[in-house]
Amino acid sequence: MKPSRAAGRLTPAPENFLDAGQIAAVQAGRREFLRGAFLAAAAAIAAPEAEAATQAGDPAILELPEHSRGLGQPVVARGYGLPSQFEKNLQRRESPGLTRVGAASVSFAPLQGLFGIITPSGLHFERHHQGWWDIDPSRHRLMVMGMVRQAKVYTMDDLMRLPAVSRMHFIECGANTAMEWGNVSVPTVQYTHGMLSCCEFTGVKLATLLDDCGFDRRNGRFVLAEGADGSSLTRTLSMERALDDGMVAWAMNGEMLRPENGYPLRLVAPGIQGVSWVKWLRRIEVGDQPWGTKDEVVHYVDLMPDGTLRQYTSIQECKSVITSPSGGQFLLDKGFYNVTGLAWSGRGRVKRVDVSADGGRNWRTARIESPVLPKCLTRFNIDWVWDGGPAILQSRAIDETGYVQPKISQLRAVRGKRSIYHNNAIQSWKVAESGEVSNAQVY
Ligand SMILES: Nc1nc2c(c(=O)[nH]1)N[C@H]1C(S)=C(S)[C@@H](COP(=O)(O)O)O[C@H]1N2
Ligand SMILES: [Mo]
Repeated sequence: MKPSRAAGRLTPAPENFLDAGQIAAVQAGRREFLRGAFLAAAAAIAAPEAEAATQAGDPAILELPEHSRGLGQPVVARGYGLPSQFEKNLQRRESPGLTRVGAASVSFAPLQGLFGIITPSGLHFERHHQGWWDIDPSRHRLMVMGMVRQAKVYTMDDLMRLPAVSRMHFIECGANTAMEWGNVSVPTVQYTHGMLSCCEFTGVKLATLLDDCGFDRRNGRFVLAEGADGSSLTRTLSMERALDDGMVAWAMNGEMLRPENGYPLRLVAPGIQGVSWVKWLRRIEVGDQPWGTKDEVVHYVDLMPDGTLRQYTSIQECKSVITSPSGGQFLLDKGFYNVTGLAWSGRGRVKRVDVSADGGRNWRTARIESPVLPKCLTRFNIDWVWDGGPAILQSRAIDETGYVQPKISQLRAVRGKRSIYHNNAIQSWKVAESGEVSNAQVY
């Protein structure tokens, strides 16, 4: 079989888990089809095209389809463009049974079907504590208060008159990959790593906004951000990080934020866990100590092996995952594959990504695709020839601080097994002789 460009689409439907019998039927059917069509075409046409198609072993190219003969659709003169009807399977999905109500739930991004580093807005993961709202921007306000010279209330119009910046950053929920602390429990990369997205955000820097209100530089050491939804989500940010690259954003991927992602205003806290990216942002307060809100003292704490709770761990450490081939996909035949995935670090740029096909015994360095930006997803690719035998695919990222993504056993030695948040361990995908790829843990 020839190298497959669409390693991400090895099955017709990444979410359809075909059993071994079904896979065999698909493979056999494909061979039968090729043989039949091949003979028919070779008999009917004796042109250079037929000869080339014969050599290439794929006579389907000889049939001139409808779309090469007729008139296509007119322009979509008015309206919002949608993906092809053949891409219907590419969807955010909720993990069944994960939470009791949809308003306090998660929908995961389909990482196995995405290319490059940008998450399309309609596929950005969602996490709400108390449901989402589509807030009228003309009625939305942002108040900046606390240890500032002049407290201010901004309308969206006020904010959009300030100097704007655009930056590409990943957002990862602190609970991403949470289900892997114990044992393997979910089948696909969508559910293991799909609380991860990466977009271009446009807004005003927090530094600009705080300067506009004249904040107290000596005592104003912390910033509180509060959302306008019923959960009153509130998180403390250190002034250092707020001033470094914090942003109050209204746009995502070139258009206004989607309602699910905080329309019309959200905090962008690069490198920091998703919960601090407060959506429907309504208030910023400058203070001299952390607030210790429910969202940082009771929730989003890490249970350590000795029973203590670790608070205020906010940076998303260096991590990576192979998105294709990944759990739930099938390799249809041995031979060449492009192994691809994503790497990121909350501390800066990704420096290197290594890939192993034998469960971590041997590593090769992957190609890192540009752009490589700080606190942004980085795409990697590496050639792989599958010999048809069992294999275990893993990726290991190293960031510009020299930090190396740990194995799950290294992480457990420090953190135990009862954590929820901040699991950045190396992910393993097992390739069986049948070609079936599944989630596995290698210690
Ligand atoms: N106001 C508000 N902000 C919020 C939340 C929320 O429920 N309400 N959820 C937080 C959590 S836990 C995460 S992981 C991110 C998710 O952002 P997204 O839904 O745009 O992916 O938003 C954060 N900001
Ligand atoms: Mo989160």
